[in-house]
Amino acid sequence: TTADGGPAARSFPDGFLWGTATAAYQIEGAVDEDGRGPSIWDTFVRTPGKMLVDATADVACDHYHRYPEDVRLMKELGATAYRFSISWPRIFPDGTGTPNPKGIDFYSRLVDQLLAAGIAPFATLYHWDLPQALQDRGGWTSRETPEAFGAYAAHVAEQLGDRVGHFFTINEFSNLVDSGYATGILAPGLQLPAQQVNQVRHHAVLGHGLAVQAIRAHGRPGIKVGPADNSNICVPVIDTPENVRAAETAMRETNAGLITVMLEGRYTDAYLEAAGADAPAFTDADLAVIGSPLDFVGVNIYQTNFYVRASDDVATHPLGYEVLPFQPSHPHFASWHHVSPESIYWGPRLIQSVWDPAEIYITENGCAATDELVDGAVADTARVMFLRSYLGELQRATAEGARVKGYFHWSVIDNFEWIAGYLNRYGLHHVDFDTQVRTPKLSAEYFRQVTRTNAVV
Ligand code: PNW
Repeated sequence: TTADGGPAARSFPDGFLWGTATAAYQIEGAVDEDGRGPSIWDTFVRTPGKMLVDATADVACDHYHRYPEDVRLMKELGATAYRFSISWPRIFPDGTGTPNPKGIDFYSRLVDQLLAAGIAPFATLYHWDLPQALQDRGGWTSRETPEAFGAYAAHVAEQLGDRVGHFFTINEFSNLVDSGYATGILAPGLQLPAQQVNQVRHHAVLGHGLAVQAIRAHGRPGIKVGPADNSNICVPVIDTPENVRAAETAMRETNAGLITVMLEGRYTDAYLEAAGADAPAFTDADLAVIGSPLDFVGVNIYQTNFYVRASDDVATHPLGYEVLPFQPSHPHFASWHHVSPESIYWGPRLIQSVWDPAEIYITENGCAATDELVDGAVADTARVMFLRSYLGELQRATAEGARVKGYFHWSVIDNFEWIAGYLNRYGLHHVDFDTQVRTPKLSAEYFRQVTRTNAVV
C-alpha cells in the first residue's frame, strides 16, 4: 500500500503499448483469393492423421473481408498497437520470383485502417505459412529458403516500410524447427534426423538475420526489427542469488541454437558439444548475419518452461543448474500451457540481465478456455484471472526496471488454433464460426479497463 494506506500503484510506464496479436493463416481465410499461392498449412490440414480435429482455415475468421470490423474491435479495446502477420504466399505465390501486387494491397489497406484508428502496426513476416513451392524444394532444410525469406522481407519493407515502423522476423523459432521437422506435430509435419533438424535451426536463424538486414536496407531510416521468439523461460524456483545465476545460465543454454545465437552471434560451446557430429554446417559469415544487431527482443510468454535451481554437482549438472520437473498436478489452462504467471516477470528480467537488449516486447500471451456463449455473453472469468495474475507479474518487472515497451494479447478474436482447429478459443472476443458474429467476452471489458488506466486492475 501507499503512504496514505491506499492501494499500491500498479501502473505501467507512460507510453506502454497495449495490443493484441494474430497470425495470417489463423484468421484471414480467403485462401484462394487475389492470387494467393498454397502454403504448407493448406497441405497439412488436408493430410490424414495430422490434425487433432478435422478443420481447415479456408474461411477461419474471414478477416480478409472483415478487417475493418476487427480493427474497430481493437479500437474499442483501447488498443494502441496490433501485431499481425503477413502471408508470404500472398506476396510471392511461388515463394520467389515475381511479387503479387494484390497480396501487398490487402496489408496496405489494413495498415491504413490501423493508422486511421490510432493503432500502431507491428508486422510479423513469418508465422509458419511457408509457400508450398518452397517446401517442395526442401523447405527450411534448404539454404534457398532463408535466402528467399530475405528477398521477401526486402520487398515487404519497400512496400510497407513507409508506414509500418516495427517488424518481427519469425514467430516461435522452436515450433518452426522442432515441431515442424523433428516431432512433426506442426506443418510440414516431418520427423528428420538430428543433423538435419540442427541444419533447419541454423537456416531459421540465418533467415532471421537476412531479414533483419533486408528490412534495414529497404525500410525507412529508424525502422525497428527483432524476432518474436518463444524462448524457453527459465525460472529460479526460489529467488536466491545462486538460483538466479543458475536461471541465467539456463536461459542461455536452453535457447542456445535460437535466441542466444541471434543475440550473441555464436553458438555456445555446450550447444556444439552436445550436437557433436550432428552439429549444423555453418560459416563465420553466417554467424555475423545471424548476430545482426536488433532493436528489440520480442518474446511470446505463456508459461514457465523450466523451474531451475543451482547445483554444484558437476558430474550430474555440468552447467551449474538443475531442472525440476513439473508436478503432474500443476494446474493447466484448457490447452497446452501451465498456469505460471511468474514466467512473465522472470522472462523480461532475465533476458535483460543476460543480454541487455534496448527494448523488450511481449509479443504474445494468452490462454485458451471453453468460452461458451450463454444468453449472448461469455463470462470468461478464467481469462480475467489469467490476465490479472500475469499482468501483475509483468507490472512488477517494469516497476523494477525491465525495459518492456508493450504487451500483445493472444488474441483479439477466437481463431484457427492450428491442429486443435476451432476447439481452443483464445479471443477477447468470441467468434461464432457459422455466422462470423463477434461478441466481446468479459475479458474484453477487463482489457479495456487496463488500457484505460494503464494499470493492472
Ligand atoms: C503460439 N505448443 O503457438 C503461436 O504463436 C500462436 O499461433 C498460437 O495460436 C498461440 O501460441 C496459442 O497456442 C503455440 O503446443 C502452439 O507448445 C502450440 C504450442 C506452443 C505455441
